[in-house]
Amino acid sequence: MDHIRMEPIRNVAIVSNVGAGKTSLSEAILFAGGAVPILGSIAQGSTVSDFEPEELHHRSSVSTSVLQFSWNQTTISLLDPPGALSLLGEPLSALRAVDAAVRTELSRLWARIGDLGLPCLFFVNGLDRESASIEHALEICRAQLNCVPVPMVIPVGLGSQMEGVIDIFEDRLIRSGPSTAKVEILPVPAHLESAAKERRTRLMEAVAETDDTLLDTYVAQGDLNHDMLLSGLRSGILRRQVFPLYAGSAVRNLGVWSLMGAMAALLPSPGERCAANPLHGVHPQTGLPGERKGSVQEPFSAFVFKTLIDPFVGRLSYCRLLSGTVQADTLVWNASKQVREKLGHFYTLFGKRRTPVGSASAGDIVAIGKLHDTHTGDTLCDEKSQICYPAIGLPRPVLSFAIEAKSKAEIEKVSLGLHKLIEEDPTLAFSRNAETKEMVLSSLGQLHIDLALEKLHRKFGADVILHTPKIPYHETVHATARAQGKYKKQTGGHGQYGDCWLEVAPLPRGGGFTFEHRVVGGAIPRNFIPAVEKGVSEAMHEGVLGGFPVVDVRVAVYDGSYHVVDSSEMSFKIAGSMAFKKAMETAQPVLLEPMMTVEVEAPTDAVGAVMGDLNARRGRILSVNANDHAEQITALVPLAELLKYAPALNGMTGGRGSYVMEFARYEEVPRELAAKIVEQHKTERHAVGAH
Ligand SMILES: Nc1nc2c(ncn2[C@@H]2O[C@H](COP(=O)(O)OP(=O)(O)O)[C@@H](O)[C@H]2O)c(=O)[nH]1
Ligand SMILES: [Mg+2]
Repeated sequence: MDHIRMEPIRNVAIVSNVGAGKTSLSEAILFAGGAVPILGSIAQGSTVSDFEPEELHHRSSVSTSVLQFSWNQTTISLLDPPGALSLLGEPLSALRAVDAAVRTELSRLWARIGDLGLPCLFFVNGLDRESASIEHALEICRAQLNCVPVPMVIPVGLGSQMEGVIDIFEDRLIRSGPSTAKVEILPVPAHLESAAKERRTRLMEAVAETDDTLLDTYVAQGDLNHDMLLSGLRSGILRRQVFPLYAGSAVRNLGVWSLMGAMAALLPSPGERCAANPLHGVHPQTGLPGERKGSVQEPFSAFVFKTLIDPFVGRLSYCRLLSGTVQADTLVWNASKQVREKLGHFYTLFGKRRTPVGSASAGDIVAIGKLHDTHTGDTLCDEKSQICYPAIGLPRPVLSFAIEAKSKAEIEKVSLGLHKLIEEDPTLAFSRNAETKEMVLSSLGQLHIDLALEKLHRKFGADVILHTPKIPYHETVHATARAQGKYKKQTGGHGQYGDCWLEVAPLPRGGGFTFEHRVVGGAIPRNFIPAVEKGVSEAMHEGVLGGFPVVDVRVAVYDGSYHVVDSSEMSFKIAGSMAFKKAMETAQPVLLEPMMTVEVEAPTDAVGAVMGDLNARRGRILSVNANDHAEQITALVPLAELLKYAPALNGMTGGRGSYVMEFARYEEVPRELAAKIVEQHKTERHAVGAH
């Protein structure tokens, strides 16, 4: 039989939009669970979870914290990722390490939670403010998530007067507050009895509907006893048929006890979740499907969901053990990279505090030190029994900036530091553009870039200046034209003589460059033809319009003349360049710009604004597809119009929109615009030249 671990372990990620109170709720859970003596606060920078300097500075989470502690014999690993849209990679990765999620507000992660089949509890936070209410949260769940959660509590007292909640399942009043972790458990007050009864009926109905036997009992008896309700609720949650909704206030420690109770009593252990929902992967060499049921008896496998580069310990890989047991300092197989890895020390985590442990088993989350080639998203496994789990599926970076090291001496430091940052955060990208020669840093948004530069400064002592990246324009021609290039110099003694006639003609888009030799009768000796071609291709580096590379042209040399003594390769090369420039000028030169295929996801109410804006950006809408609560718009848009798209889309959609883009092809720039670009480029080149 499979040995599913029976110990009560709970791995839970808290996900939501930024500012909904995830970190505060984590802190309240630690406080209510006795893991910290005082309720930490965001304002005072005293939370366990937000400890990185950037988090303290921004008063907001930047990186997923792992908070491992023990409560009521349950080992809880709480993951607190940031909520900002441009840090989406963190919660997406964190969800791969857990068996359930708690949501404090609506956010973009609902679809991913569903794809992963994760059970989910809701927590409506901020009830100490009168603006928040359970009814409003339920309405949003219905409208935006197509989900009808079951309320599990009734708040007692309004807004700042709130003193606790009625726990529907326990049928008790739970009073609590921020000054002590202790709760008072009291009978339901008489004036709330009927409201509590009504909620309890709704809960029973929701549970009964998930199972025929339960439904029969409920219909026959009009009630479900405690044990039936508990087990029905547990399996309904596990199968994602029931989504319990809790509520309270993180900063005032209200409703937190009930949520914790639900985490321990209602959410599945890793073993239960894997038994219901086995983990699928593939054998990395054969490509055949593989599966783990999450038992400790199976061969070892683990998934790396986060990497941290610590200035002192070096690389730390945060792993979720999915099957088997493994000791620190053993050899394992990285199935994603196909290399052997020696595991370093193992640690459990509590914010920034690390505690060494000797081994880990299926269901555990540990940080492992000193891995060489392992990155976020990799699978580690037993070499003799290989499996590779799917990658995380992270958004690709969309907002790019050209970066310049503050000083020459720092170029190395910048490049090294950025490579380390990208290891920690695979949603960042760093490249060198071969055409514009710029170092380009790409991210998911402005905040993401700002944070990366802050970290670069703090961790690697390197500073950079940001510039809007240059657009890699190209030039080509519309018509066929001919011109002569004649280079003749008589400077006493040995002279220079090269003379050629060229024809320049357009090629289709993407045609590149072809060169033809059509000279007859030895007007130009054969051995000088390659020099002509070389002159042409060098001249193509800088077109006649704005000095951009020339593409998609066919050039033919068809006539010329030479001098027995003065002709040389050098003089024919120069003649080739001159002829090309002259011919290009009369061949109707045009500017080409890169076009991107952009896929925008926007909530239905913002689709009109998003499409109008794409049109204003010279975009062409290719398709519009409706999902449940959002629409996906695909458009072809010039890259030049997308440089500041991320903040614009955020503004139009209230942070609920997102987009990805990739290069499609080059297209002609409209004439009036081309003139402006050329003018601007000339001014810039002058400025650089005058330097
Ligand atoms: N009044 C009130 N403020 C809250 C509550 N929870 C969080 N906050 C405040 O909301 C802000 C954002 O909280 P934080 O925990 O950082 O949110 P996160 O981005 O989801 O982690 C902070 O200033 C908190 O003090 C709550 O229940 N009531
Ligand atoms: Mg936070």
